[in-house]
Amino acid sequence: MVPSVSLYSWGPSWGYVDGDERPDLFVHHHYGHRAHALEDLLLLNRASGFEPAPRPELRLRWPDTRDQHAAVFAPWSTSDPRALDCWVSVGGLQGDASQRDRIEHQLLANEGGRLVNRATETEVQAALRAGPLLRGRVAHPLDVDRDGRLDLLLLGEGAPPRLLLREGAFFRDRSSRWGLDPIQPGRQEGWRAAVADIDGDGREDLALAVGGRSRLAVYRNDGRRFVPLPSLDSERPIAGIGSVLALAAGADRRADLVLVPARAGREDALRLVRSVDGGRLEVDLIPVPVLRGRGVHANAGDLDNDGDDDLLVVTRRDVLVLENRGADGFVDVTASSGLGSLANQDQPGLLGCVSLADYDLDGRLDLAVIRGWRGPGEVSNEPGPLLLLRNVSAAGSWLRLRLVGAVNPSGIGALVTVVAGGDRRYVSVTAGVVGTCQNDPVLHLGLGDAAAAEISVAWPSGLSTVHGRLAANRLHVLSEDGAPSTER
Ligand SMILES: [Ca+2]
Ligand SMILES: [Ca+2]
Ligand SMILES: [Ca+2]
Ligand SMILES: [Ca+2]
Repeated sequence: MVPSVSLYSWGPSWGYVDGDERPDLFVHHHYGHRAHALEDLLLLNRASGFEPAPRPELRLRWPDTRDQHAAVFAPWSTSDPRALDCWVSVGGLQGDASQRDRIEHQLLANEGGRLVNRATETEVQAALRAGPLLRGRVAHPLDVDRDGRLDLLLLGEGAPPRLLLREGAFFRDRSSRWGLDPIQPGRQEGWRAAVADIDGDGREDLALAVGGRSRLAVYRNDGRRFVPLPSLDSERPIAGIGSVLALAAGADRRADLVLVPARAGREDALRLVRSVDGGRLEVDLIPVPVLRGRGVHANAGDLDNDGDDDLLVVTRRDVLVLENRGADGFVDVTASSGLGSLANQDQPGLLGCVSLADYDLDGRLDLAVIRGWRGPGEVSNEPGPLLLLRNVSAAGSWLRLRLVGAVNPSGIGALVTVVAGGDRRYVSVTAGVVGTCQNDPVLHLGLGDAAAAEISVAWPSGLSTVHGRLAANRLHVLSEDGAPSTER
C-alpha cells in the first residue's frame, strides 16, 4: 500500500493537495541536494492506496537549495482547504553568511493540484535574505494580526524567529515590530517550540527552548507584539528540553504544554506546563518510564476516541504510547500498543517525528513515522523506511470537523467548543504543526460512547457560529458564512 522508500527526514507532514477528503503525505528528504539520490516524496492518498505524485510537480531546485527541515501545508495562497500550499523550510550552515544567497526558500503554491515555488514572486525569498541568516527548521502558519490573511512564523536555530506578514500579494518581515528580535536562541534551540494560545485570550502565543535548552521562554501575543512572560519556576530546572508540545484540547481555553526531556535515564519525567491567572506558568510532572534514548519529539491525539488526548513520546530508538486516563493520569501502554517493535535496534535509521492522521477514514487516528533522521549532534545519517501504522484498536465514536473560513480558508486560529456526554471541551484549530512534522489539519475528536456532540465555533474574525447537535462517526464541514454544516 505504501511505496517502499528510504529517507532521511525531519518528519512526515499530512495535508491536502488534490482536492479530496483523504489526507496526503509529504516527506521531505533532508539532504536532497547531496549525492544520496534520494528525493522528496509526495504520496497522494487515493481510494486505491497511496501513489507517489507525478514529477515534476514537486521537483525542488537541487543542488543549490541546501538542507530541508520541515514541510508544512497551509492555505497561504489557495482558497481551497482541500488543495493546500506547502512551505518547505530550508537551512544553511550555522553562521555561514556566504550561504545566504544560496538558500532557496520554498513556498509551493497549489495551482490546480500542481505545487509551484512562489517564494520569489511573493517576496518571501527577498525578505528572508535581507534579515538575519535563519537556519530554517519549521514554519507555523497563523494569522497573527487577525486580518484574515495567513502569515508565516519561521523558527530556526541561532537566529531570532522571523515573522512574515502577508500584505497584499507579498510577505513582509515584521519581526522587529512584533518584538521578536530580542529572542536569541542558541544552537539546537529556537525550533524546539510550540505556537498555541497559552493564556486563553484567543491569540496564538509562542513557547520555545532557550538558554542551552535549560529554560522555556514564553511570549504572549498581545495583538501587536510578542511580550515575554516571567520565566518558569526555577525550583524544577530542566536539564535539556528535547521537544515542546502544545495540547490543543482541554477543559479550558488555555493550551497546556508538554516538555520532553532531551536526556535519557536521569530525567524520567515529562513536564506539564500550564498558564494560570495573571499569566503565571505552573509546572507539574508526568512520570513516564525511563526514556531509553534521548527525547526528541512528542505528539498528542485521541488514539482510542475516549475524549482524552493520548501522548506519543519519541526517542531515537522507540515511541512510547501514554494513554490518557483522565484523573488517573497517563499510563504507559507501549507494550500492548504494537509500537514496541519500533524499538528494534537492528533497524536502520533513528526515529525523529511521528505524525497523526486518520488516513483510511475509518475514524481512528493512524501514524506516520520515519526511521531515518539526523538531528543536531547526531553522528549517524542513515536513511530509513517510512512506516505507516494503521490504528486497529477498539475505539469509541468520533467526529471529523473541517472548518471553512470566509477569508482564512482553514479557520486557523478558531476555537471549537464541543459538548458531548455531559463534558465541555475547547479545541483550537491550528495547521497541525508539531515539532518538525504536521498532523492532519482536519480536527479529529473522540466522543467515547456519545452518539452526537453540540458544536459551536468562535472564528478569528470575531464571528461565532452555532452548528447544533452533530451526529458522530462522520466528517462535518463547518462554514463561517453561516451555511448549515454538511456531512460527508
Ligand atoms: Ca495576517
Ligand atoms: Ca494568547
Ligand atoms: Ca484517549
Ligand atoms: Ca484510521
